[in-house]
Amino acid sequence: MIGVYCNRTKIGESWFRALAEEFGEDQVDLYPFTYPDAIEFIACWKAPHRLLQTLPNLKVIQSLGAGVDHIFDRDNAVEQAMIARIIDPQLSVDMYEFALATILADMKRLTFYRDQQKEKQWKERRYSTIPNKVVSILGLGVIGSIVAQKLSVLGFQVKGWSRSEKKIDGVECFSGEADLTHMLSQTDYLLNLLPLTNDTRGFLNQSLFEKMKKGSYLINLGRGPHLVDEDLLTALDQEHLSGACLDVFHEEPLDKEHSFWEHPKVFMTPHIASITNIETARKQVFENIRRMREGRELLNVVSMERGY
Ligand code: NDP
Ligand code: OXD
Repeated sequence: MIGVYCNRTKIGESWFRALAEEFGEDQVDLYPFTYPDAIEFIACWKAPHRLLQTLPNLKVIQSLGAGVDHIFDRDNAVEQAMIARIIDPQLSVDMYEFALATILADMKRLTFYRDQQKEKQWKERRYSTIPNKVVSILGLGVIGSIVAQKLSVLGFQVKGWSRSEKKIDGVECFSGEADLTHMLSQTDYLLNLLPLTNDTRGFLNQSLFEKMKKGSYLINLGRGPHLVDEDLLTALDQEHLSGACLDVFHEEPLDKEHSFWEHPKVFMTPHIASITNIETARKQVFENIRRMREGRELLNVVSMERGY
């Protein structure tokens, strides 16, 4: 039996329909589960704390997104179950488009003019051009490496940092603490695309901001808990950073009282930078169900040791 849980009901229902069409309705159980004991494979996104631990015969946990922190963070990793995630070129391309839109909006001062229009003001601001700008990417994985490559093709000066060393055409790649400091000191736009793990939680903090060039801009597309919110507010208020685009937050939706809502240098979006496209991602989920049933190796397996 295949279980489906998604915190966004409509998306859960779409996955249910896609799976029922492929495997038969009697093979798929949409949360709240009717047959928890029969579920061997669960396709899930942000399942409630410890829910998966109540499924005694679970063999595979398939994340419906690229990230798997929603499984580890909610104690939903199950000892005997493998974890797989979505790897889909569409997810990387969508992320690239979002990153580009964000960078250009800042370079061309679009949010400034939007605000100015509301006030019926007519003031000009200097804008920048692509070849003069250095974009650095934290995390050169499936998504980060494509974003890096595509930005480089457009003419940006692109740098990237990851745990292991990488070689990507047109991108200056770094790894290690000293390299990170060097990279940050030259960066205009810092784009976070790290996975959330014990090593990366709180990574975007005061010490990192101090290493960034004065006037540089942060774009957090990874996860909310990568960022120490208070440290960002300080860096913005002291005018060390010129602005930030935040797509992900500690709490989603963000608490109405949070200072980010009203901050003039913070631009926020509701975790929509790149959303799994069921049409392009469904095949790998179907394939993993077949592989599990036939006892074959799964696609896009997550390392339990590294946590991503
Ligand atoms: P990958 O696992 O493919 O890549 C992760 C990258 O981060 C790798 O390059 C890895 O290094 C690097 N990394 C991990 N830990 C460390 C560390 N401690 N120090 C330095 N580098 C590290 O992930 P994806 O590219 O598929 O996705 C990245 C993240 O993007 C997801 O986990 C998710 O949080 C976020 N995301 C956000 C979305 C949104 O809409 N906002 C949508 C989709 C994803 P190495 O290569 O050496 O292993
Ligand atoms: C993902 C996301 O990890 O949407 O896929 O955040």
